[in-house]
Amino acid sequence: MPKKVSVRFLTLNEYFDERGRLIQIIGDSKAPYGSPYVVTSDFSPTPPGQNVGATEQQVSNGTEEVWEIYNRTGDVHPMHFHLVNVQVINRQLFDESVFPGKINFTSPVIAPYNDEQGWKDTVRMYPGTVARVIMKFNLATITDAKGNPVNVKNDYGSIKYGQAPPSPRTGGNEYVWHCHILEHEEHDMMHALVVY
Ligand SMILES: [Cu+2]
Repeated sequence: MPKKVSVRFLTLNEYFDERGRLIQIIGDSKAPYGSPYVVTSDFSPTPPGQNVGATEQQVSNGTEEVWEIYNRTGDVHPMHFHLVNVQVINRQLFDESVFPGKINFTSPVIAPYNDEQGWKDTVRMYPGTVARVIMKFNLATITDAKGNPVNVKNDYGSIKYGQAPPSPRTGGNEYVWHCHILEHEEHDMMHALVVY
């Protein structure tokens, strides 16, 4: 693992909603089972819609991160990243029965497959498996014809030199990362990626 690279804990989850439909949800360290089924301290799910958290990942421009994405579901999810390309570091099986307590790994690390060398914008997430990927967040610099950074003005918030105007909602530049299976991303397996 490279030095000084922070590691982010994320999960992929599936639940049945009150009408029996299978719902796919991303979770993070604040809400390991995801929202709107945010778990409480005893890890029992709260009813849907009562506590919506963990719907975005906030990152800093120019930094590198390792994301450890634990797939607690029975499906393979092709997770797709906007803004960044990622490199697959490895995968490892884990025992879901003890999750999200101390994570019990049940296999050695598994190297990336032959079709996963180099930069990827989509990575397969296998059931019962954590996928570790590394990425660097670099916002584009907007330049004039001579290559000098320019300010792009709009009515919202602070304008960073050479950067696109930030979102009036968050003050950051917003992208998404999501499962590429349509009904999964239409649920909560699509999160905002907010770059500050
Ligand atoms: Cu999916």
